[in-house]
Amino acid sequence: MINVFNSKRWIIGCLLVLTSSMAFASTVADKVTVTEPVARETAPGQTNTAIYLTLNNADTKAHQLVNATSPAAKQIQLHRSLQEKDKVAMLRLNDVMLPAQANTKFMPNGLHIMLLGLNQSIKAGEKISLTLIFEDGSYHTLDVVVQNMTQTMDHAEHS
Ligand SMILES: [Cu+2]
Repeated sequence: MINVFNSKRWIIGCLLVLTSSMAFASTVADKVTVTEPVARETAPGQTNTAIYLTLNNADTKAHQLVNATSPAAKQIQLHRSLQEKDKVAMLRLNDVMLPAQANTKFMPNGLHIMLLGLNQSIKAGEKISLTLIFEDGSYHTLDVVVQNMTQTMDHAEHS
């Protein structure tokens, strides 16, 4: 009898641990919100463009954006533009650090999400689907509105 009682108590203890760990289980995507996503309209014949947005990490620890995908382009890369004297260079990033309780802004001449090999030209007012993937595999899929943004040097240099 005592053995049965003990094993029952052990099972209940396990269930409590499981339940409480589930209550606290949250993904990186739960902690990170995306605001102001925009994609740059393409000029005729242009096959690459960039997406800009802001990621807010509400968590008390840093996270990482590790990848992005979109049906609109053959390839997507995470990039940072670097001003080097009179020209802008592009750096491809394996991931983008999202500091705790802070905004990380993707903007012209800085961080951006590069769409390479667009399946078709994109015009202002259209929407393209984008999926952002974080280090734990969780993700956000969102619609990005295409805007006519004044050209800056950074993407004219891309081919
Ligand atoms: Cu780029």
